[in-house]
Amino acid sequence: MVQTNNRLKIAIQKSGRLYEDSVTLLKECGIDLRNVKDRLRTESDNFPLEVFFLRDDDIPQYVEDGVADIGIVGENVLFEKNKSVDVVEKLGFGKCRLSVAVPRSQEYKGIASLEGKRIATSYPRLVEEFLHANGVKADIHEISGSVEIAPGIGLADVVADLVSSGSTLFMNGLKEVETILQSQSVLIKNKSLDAEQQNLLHKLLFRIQAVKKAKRNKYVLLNAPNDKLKEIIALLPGMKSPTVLPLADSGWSSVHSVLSEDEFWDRIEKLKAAGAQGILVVPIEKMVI
Ligand code: PRT
Ligand code: ZN
Repeated sequence: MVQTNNRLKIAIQKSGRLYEDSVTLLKECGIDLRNVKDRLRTESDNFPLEVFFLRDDDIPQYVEDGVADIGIVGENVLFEKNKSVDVVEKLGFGKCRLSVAVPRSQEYKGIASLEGKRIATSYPRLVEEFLHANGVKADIHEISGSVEIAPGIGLADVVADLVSSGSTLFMNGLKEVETILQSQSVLIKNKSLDAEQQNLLHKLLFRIQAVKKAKRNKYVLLNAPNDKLKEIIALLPGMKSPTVLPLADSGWSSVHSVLSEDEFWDRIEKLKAAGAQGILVVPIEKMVI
């Protein structure tokens, strides 16, 4: 049990698309949460953290008011609510985009053709900003759910809704024509945290960044003939430089290094071509540099 009354209060989604990833992120940061099922709040026994489970739409307000010190929310909700909070870190999950979609049967002739149209959306502020930036005036109908059915039932001509795979739009006879915003989940914080809360946030952020970094990297072990070592090492960036250990079989070495996801397949092919053998790739749990 952590012996302190001072806890960092975090607001996360109670249920929905961000819930699972938010709880998993805290777990990967080594933070155990007591019995999270069907609770409105819980605490951790091994980190001074108190968790509030809320509707995602309410999280920016709670953080602005200081009821919660920090929160996890999609940028789409954050920008729509336009509350006075700071973004601390992009979290890389809950990725989607806010897009304009029109009936598939309709020919789309650019943003100007939205002039005077009825647009159904749950994001009136973001849509209005987008239209304004493009010099278009349209009639925005705010609806809170099932936006994609609006054209089919005659409520609107066009929709602006969140899209990830695109299958919901497709199934409702719509096609995506403009992207208003690319969104992902972010960690936000209250603008006036005291020194102690700030310190706890730094500790949490340090862990989040180690988890994120580990996910983007793999640990690679391979065997290299000594006469090819130089060429092989040149292909491996490593954290400082690769570890090289002699193998029992003279003339061979074991090389260990870290490769990032983006360059991974390209480098593995080149390593093989350069004479590397027995290449093992291992996930990394945490990475602190
Ligand atoms: O109850 P609460 O208010 O907390 O939840 P909610 O129903 O408002 O939100 P929820 O759980 O649906 O989504 C939470 C957050 O997840 C959103 O604010 C986004 O930041 C993020 N997110 C990521 C998405 C999607 N992807 C997504 N695809 N939110 C919603 N969708 C919906 C979209 O509205 C549409 O109905 O999924 C449908 C489209 O998906 P595709 O795959 O068919 O394109
Ligand atoms: Zn919501």
